Amino acid sequence: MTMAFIIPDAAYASPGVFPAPATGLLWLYRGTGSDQGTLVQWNLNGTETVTGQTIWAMKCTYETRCSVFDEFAGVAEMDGNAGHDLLTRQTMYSAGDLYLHTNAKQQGWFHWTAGCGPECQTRAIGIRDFNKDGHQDVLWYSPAGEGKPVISLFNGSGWSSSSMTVSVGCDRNCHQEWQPIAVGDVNSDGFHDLLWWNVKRYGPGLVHAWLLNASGQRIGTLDLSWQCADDCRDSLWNPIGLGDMNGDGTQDLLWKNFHSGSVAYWELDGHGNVMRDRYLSWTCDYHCGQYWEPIGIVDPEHRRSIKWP
Ligand SMILES: [Ca+2]
Ligand SMILES: [Ca+2]
Ligand SMILES: [Ca+2]
Repeated sequence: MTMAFIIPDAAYASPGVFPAPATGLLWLYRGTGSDQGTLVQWNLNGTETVTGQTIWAMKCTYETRCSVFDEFAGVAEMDGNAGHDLLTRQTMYSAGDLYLHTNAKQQGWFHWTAGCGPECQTRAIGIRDFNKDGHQDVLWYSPAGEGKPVISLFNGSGWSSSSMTVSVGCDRNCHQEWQPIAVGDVNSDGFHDLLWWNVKRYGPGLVHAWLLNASGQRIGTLDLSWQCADDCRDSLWNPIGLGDMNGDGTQDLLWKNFHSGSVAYWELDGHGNVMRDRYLSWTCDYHCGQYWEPIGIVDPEHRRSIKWP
């Protein structure tokens, strides 16, 4: 297959010394032809260095009930087999039904729920163990009604057992300014939070966290110390997600520049302060970015948090 990724001449840095950095960034090939649906992981080493790439055994095809037009909620270990799974909201083959697409390496999939047609604005924002039971959960958001995000609680077998609703919402009026961009623990209290980005024109471009507890209640808020306002957005920076990119135990916010192809992260201190930015050693430039989309951070924290060997 033709890979459009640019490999720099710089020598590889030594591996990170921290215990659990994000180990990969997953890309989907949305182009046409036989390579369509290919999943490629950039392997990360806990600094800025991309050490190589791995082509996933799973491909996003009709046979795997996955379409390149689907929405991708991210990657996580959902069903207890210690392999990362890929979660999608299907829009191609199921008239807008919500699917969770798991067992990526075994090419399994299952239908999660129906009844959410093309008019449905529900989006899967991300995957974390919100209620701290050791199983990864999915946070969904729709601006409809009160705009309260809903967290589907999974039982570790790949099935959603129940759900909880976040105590506050962002309705249609709020949604015109604020977009949910990522989930993860940004204040280092052990509970995962929901990150919003203010995209209002001429606004400050705030990145703002709802600090949640294990019951889905908002127990506080936090603004990151850096913003991404008009000049940042106009130069085509877009958030990809939260992950501990440098392995120091705090979540960092990963961005991609769809013009230059740079992938960079805000190194966070666990208290809302952005310490610096770091650029990954590989880029996906404009030509590459026409076909390849980053769809998830492969983070050890996405694995089960209990019964971990
Ligand atoms: Ca859970
Ligand atoms: Ca938190
Ligand atoms: Ca970090």
